[in-house]
Amino acid sequence: MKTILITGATAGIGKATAYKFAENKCRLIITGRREKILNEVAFEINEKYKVEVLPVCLDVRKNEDVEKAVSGLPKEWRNIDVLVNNAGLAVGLNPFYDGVIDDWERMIDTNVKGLLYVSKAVAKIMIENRKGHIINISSVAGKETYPNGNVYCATKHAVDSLTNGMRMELLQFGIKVTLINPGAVETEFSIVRFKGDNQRAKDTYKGYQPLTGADIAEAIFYTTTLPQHANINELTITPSAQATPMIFHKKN
Ligand code: NDP
Ligand code: 8X3
Repeated sequence: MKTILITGATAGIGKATAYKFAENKCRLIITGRREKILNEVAFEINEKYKVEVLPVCLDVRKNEDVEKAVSGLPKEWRNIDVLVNNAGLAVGLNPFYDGVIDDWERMIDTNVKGLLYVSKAVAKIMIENRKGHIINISSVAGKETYPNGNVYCATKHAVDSLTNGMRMELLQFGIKVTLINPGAVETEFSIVRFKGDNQRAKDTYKGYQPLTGADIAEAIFYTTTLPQHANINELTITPSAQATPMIFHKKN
């Protein structure tokens, strides 16, 4: 039975990914900052799929906590087969000259530094085991910058570049590395980006059918089903009505 570690499993893509792997009889380590929700997700998944779920309340921005959490995993949970680096966020949508420094720091600290902290801690185990698969959730924003997306786009470009580096450096240990670039997915993402402005968040998905977290979970899961000799390096998935981060075919 495979062990899957998913960061940011309290909502959206991460939560859907947890369900998808559980449905396929994997055991899960799930993380997130909101402890109550995290425990509820763990409980629901365990009830529904009868697989073991270990909730680990964690802020990926805190390297000491990340190191402690990973090195302190009980022996029977250390054999991690797949790491899904999903925790991430966009905060704000302003020209950089009106940017809020705290928003920038939250994005850089979570999307880039947090992903690195978790990857380093888990790679140590995977290197010892000479096996593993790291799946980094970037974005179409990591492929193409759009106006007012400045720092968010830069963090996802960094994830793109780091993924390539990880693949090169982990190749010798038989560890696979995959990049997933979703387009518009209706999750809590826009509520977070617009700081709780639910109407503005809703409007983001008006006039077309956005992806769901389950759509991305399906793709993530698929990349883990290939035989050891084959790897999907990168997948970009958008709604059928989206061509680039900015170009949508919307109906009024
Ligand atoms: P959600 O806001 O629905 O979920 C984000 C998850 O990340 C939550 O579980 C949240 O948990 C967790 N998270 C955020 N910050 C931290 C932190 N500091 N430490 C630990 N966990 C954290 O968004 P999505 O599911 O949409 O986003 C998931 C990933 O997908 C992100 O990396 C995002 O950039 C990317 N993405 C999203 C797209 C979209 O359109 N929705 C498109 C392209 C990429 P908690 O708050 O409990 O900590
Ligand atoms: C999230 C999608 O286009 O809002 O990464 O940046 S987008």
